[in-house]
Amino acid sequence: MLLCDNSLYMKIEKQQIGDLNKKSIIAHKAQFNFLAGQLTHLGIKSQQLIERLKAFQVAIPSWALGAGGTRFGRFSYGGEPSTLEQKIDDIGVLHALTQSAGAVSLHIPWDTPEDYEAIKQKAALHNIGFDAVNSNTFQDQPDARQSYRFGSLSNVDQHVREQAIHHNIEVIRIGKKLGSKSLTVWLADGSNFPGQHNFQTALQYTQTSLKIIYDSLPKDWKLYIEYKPYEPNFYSTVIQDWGTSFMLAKECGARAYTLVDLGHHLPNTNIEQIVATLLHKGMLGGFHFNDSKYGDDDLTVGSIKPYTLFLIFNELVYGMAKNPQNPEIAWMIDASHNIKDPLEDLIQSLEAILIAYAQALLIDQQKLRAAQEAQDVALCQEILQTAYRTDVRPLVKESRLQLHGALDPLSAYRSLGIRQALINERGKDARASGL
Ligand code: RM4
Ligand code: MN
Ligand code: MN
Repeated sequence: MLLCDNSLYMKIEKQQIGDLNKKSIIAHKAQFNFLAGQLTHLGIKSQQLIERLKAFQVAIPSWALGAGGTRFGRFSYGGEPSTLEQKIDDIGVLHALTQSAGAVSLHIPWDTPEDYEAIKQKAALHNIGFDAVNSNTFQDQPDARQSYRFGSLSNVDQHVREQAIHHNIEVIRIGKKLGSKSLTVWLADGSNFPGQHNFQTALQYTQTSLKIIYDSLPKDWKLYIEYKPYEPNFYSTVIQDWGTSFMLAKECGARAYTLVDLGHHLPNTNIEQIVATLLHKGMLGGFHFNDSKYGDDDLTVGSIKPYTLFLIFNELVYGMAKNPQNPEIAWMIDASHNIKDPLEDLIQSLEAILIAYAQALLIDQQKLRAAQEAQDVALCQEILQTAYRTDVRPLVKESRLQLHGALDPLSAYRSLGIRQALINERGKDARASGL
């Protein structure tokens, strides 16, 4: 760890990771060679897969680096980052270990930069880029003239809508200064009781407001419209599902897309089918990873339904190859860490994402297509499950190794004593902004 005199920051040196890797390199090489041999037998070139894994970068949200909470309470975690600089340092730790967290996504005003040059330098130091910026019209700010109590872009009061539109334009201005290229809009707008909203009016106001925001985007920017069926409103949500998002995006213009957050579906929704439909129509712009049992639980990716995650990745891999009409997708982890160390939780999420991706890359798409054409249902299932049941962890490890990341990021994080170092530096009671 490197501690600078003037501004304290934590940066893991490649040397430290290399030293730790030495301890398990022999075992890793044996496992990797075994798997690579099996794959060669199947006509799969391991290195090609590894290159895909190396290129896969997932943004970390600035609001997920501290302890999360529920409406019943929040349990602080020592050494939380209390400034944006510290948050970027934390992402730097994740990126150094995993080599797959190469971007940050900022929520405004939770993480409005004060010194832009300092923030950009800090990000450059850790090799971290700026992903989508997120607006917040679901909470009232201390100096705000209008309240979002009854909604923002859909509000019946024109002054409230104008304030919310203006906030989004301000977020774009901030993002431009940092080098972001997209804006994500998630609205809490909706109603708690039947009759509270005129559905058509709320939708129309939202459409008109979004269009004004869209027209304020620089020409090389994209707009991502996120949907969610409920919470914090419990009777209705204005942008409740992918269909509504799709429709709104279409009416905005060619650079507006739908954003899928895995937790924003009612139980048992077939998310992989939604993903396929959006890809087919070239409308899948952003993607928020997390896992859930019931609702927007924001749990560690892959911790509850890893097979679903794999099936989703199957569609993503297919779409990335076959749907040039779809833009490059902006990947982000959108989770909340209520009881685990946020950095450990994020390391686990990144691992789960790469495992599911690697498994999906193993699917023999030609064979699957042939089995589908032959209507051989059992074989279709076999093909998917054979890929899913392959232990691809050596591939994921090898991809990290080639980028000088840690073979085992979680144990490296623990061996380096990073949480304790953060507590020593920032104190036990430091608190991160965010949810
Ligand atoms: C929402 C949604 C958004 C995120 C907020 C904090 O449920 O997932 O993406 O910005 O939470
Ligand atoms: Mn989200
Ligand atoms: Mn959410």
